[in-house]
Amino acid sequence: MLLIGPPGAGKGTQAERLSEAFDVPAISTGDIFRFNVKNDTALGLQVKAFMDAGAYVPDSLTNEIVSDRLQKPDAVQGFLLDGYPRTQEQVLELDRLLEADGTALDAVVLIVADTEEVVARLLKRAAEQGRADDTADVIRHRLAVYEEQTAPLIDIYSSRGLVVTVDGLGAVDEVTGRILEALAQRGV
Ligand code: B4P
Repeated sequence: MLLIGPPGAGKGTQAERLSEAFDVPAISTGDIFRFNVKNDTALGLQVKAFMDAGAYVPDSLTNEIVSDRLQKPDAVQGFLLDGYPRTQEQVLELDRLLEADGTALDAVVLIVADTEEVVARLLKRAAEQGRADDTADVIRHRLAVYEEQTAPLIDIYSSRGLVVTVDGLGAVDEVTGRILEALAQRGV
């Protein structure tokens, strides 16, 4: 399963809950990058400037960390991807990885939330947690990058009949309930 949606739509928030509900690891490329930046690893040094600017990390680096992560034993029985793929090249790489594994995606959960709401959420998080990419300017850039590079993936996955669209507005629990209900209707 994948979670897709604009920055601030609630992907990370819902991924944690779905991970518990389905007993599969939630794999967040954003979290992996932030961990590496925080710990000054070689990867962290490579990705920090991209993240701080609200730009996407290059596909080659992103694909490599996902490929490595999916080979860990806990991902063998299934996984939930939060924030990956974000580009068409990443879609192709995920297709290759799944094919090599003989598995397929069961659903792509699209969390929708309007710009006003996501900007408000990210500015609130900035005040609480001070993430480097949550400033007003960087948020605007992240939203533009999402529209340009990631929104087109919705058509790709829709044409494969995989997209489950869920309203991301309202309390976190309400959104989780909506996602679980929509997935149950698909038999997931
Ligand atoms: P991410 O970590 O994926 O950041 P994000 O899009 O902002 O989503 P996040 O999951 O953190 O926030 P959420 O909406 O849950 O990516 C960060 C950066 O990493 C990218 O800009 C890029 O540089 C890099 N990156 C990651 N993946 C990449 C890839 N595949 N390719 C290239 N680069 C990549 O939550 C936001 C806030 O809203 C939180 O404070 C939360 O508490 C709040 N919230 C959530 N649900 C709410 C609700 N229902 N009501 C009110 N508030 C809510």
